[in-house]
Amino acid sequence: MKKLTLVLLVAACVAPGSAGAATARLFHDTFDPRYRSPGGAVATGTRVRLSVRVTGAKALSVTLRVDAADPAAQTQTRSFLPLHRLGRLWSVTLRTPAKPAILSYVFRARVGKRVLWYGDDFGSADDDVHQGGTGVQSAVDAQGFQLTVYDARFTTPSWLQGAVVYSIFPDRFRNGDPGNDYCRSGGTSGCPTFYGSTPAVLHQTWNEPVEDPQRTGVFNRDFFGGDLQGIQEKLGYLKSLGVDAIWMTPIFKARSNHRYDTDDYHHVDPALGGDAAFASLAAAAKAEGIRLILDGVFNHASSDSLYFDRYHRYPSLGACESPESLWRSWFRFTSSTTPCGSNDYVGWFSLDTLPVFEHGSALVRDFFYRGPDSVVRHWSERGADGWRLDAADQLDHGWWRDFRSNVKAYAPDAAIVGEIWPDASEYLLGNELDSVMNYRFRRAVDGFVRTSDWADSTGKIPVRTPTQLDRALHAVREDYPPQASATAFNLLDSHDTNRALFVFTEPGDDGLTQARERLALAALMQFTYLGAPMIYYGDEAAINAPGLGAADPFNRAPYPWSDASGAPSTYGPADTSMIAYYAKLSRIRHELPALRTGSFEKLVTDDAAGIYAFARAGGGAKPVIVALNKSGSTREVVLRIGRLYPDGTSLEDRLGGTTSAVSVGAVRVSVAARSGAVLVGR
Ligand SMILES: [Ca+2]
Ligand SMILES: [Ca+2]
Ligand SMILES: [Ca+2]
Repeated sequence: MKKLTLVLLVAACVAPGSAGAATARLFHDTFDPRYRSPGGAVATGTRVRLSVRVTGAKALSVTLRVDAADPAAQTQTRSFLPLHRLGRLWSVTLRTPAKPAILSYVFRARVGKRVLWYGDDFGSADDDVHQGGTGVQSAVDAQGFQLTVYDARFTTPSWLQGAVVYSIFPDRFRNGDPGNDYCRSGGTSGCPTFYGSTPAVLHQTWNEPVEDPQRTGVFNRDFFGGDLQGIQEKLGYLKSLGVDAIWMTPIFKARSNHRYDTDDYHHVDPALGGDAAFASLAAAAKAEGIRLILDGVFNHASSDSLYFDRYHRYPSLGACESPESLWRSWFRFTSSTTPCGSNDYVGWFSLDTLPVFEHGSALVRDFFYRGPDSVVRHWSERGADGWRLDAADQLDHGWWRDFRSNVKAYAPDAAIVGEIWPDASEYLLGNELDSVMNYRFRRAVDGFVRTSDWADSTGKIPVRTPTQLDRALHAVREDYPPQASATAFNLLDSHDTNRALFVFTEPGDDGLTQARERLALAALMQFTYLGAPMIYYGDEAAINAPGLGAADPFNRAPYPWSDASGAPSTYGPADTSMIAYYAKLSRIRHELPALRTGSFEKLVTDDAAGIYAFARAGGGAKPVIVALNKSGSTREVVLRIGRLYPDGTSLEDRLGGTTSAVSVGAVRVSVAARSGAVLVGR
């Protein structure tokens, strides 16, 4: 809704030579407290001072036009507020609405006989570099600056704020019990055939290439045998990495190796060890103080599921089989033919394997989150600490508002984190999701460590200067409530994108040397920024799984364990120095509270030198100063930090170990190519 560009062509009756209008200049900057205070997203009922500067000519009047939108109601109300002049500055104090909303505002000045507008200047919806901040003046109506107004009662789980999250694709992390592997001779889970005719295939060794569907024409049916016992075996490893929470991609009974096509939401897949393995993992993780986040795929199920049963595998009547089915009204049928065929129902992205649920149905809502044994309640009672919600923007705002109010009633500490790639402000007003997977962070940071644009399978990642990185991250912080930013999964890659190491490999590199340095630099940004740094399993070991014409399935390569069968060199071997580096980043983050909860302040954006530096401070914690060098040369950086540490203070670089003293309000530090420093007072 926000990105809708309103271009109303106002008949601009331009009287030639009208009273200096040609020289009039308007200016506003959402990032500058002189123009907007307080900055960023604000709670309902907050007073926000908004100002515009007018120079070059005298304005007769200035008006603020505000559109307020409730994403669920799809209604918009418009109001006009007069601004008052003090010198060159025209200001108004706006009181935000009592209900959550997204406001969009523009300034309109009358100068002579003309009307001038000042609004935001971003281009496409994913133009984070130009969202917020300064705008553009025009003679026609402009697009608005966003002001997010969230519920004043909005809270997010404290355990997730600033937590280190580890993302696991269960089939590919660790095989703890070969006895439950599909198609293992003597195994307990058999060798099933999916979707009527697709046989499961087991890799006979762990460290070997994934099946390339571009060659075999078959997708997602090869299994490595990873399971929950394997995750449990490696909890000590994850603890040593400083992991606070594990997010597992789907674990319920399903048809494919990614398990996003659920068969039965009330049971864990037998090839992952079944329900007993989950109970065991949940107890062990709790003992280690590690939280478990499950993947909620509530947009669609599998056509081969208990509920749909297109292939007649279950004795009960599936929705596809009969209009009398208990589940018939749960799905969207376009014809009454039974048993149904591919053209008789709505599938996600037109995939006939993924029939979409009817989300307005009370039965569907009861099943997923309202009933006494609803899916969410069932697993919350069995050790799930939260949910990552698949394709969250495919479900409407009404669903999420009802979901939140119900789930938070019986599981107040449960995390509700959605998969939403673009701006997710509409879902983060305090009455729907806690937060999102922060793909906006990924675009900005992945672009920053690179030296040229990158065409990823998921869209272009433009190269970013320090200034562009700073603006893009600021735009996201401005859009999202601080509670949501504190719990955002800040990722470099995922099971849906190319692997970070592959994205960070550039022409002219010396093998993977530079790519590994770029990975380390990007991880440093993750671990020193606010929010929840998310590690996609294996990145900490610099897993080398290049995308071969597609991200998926190559991004889902098996973790290169050296004690597993096969050749660890297939995607490894695991880089032990990178593992030690990630563990160190995690330790620094846990030892310095300012990195998790402190404010964020830009210190340096030196585009010529490739330097980005910022400070994290507040709450009585020791301020932390972070400097990143994206260039290929060592840089001497001068940081003016007199406000944070007095002259004479000795600052230690927690990464490199060197110390430097504050002198005349500044500290000088040497930062190696594609590297960084984390300075804190001793
Ligand atoms: Ca802008
Ligand atoms: Ca197994
Ligand atoms: Ca049946």
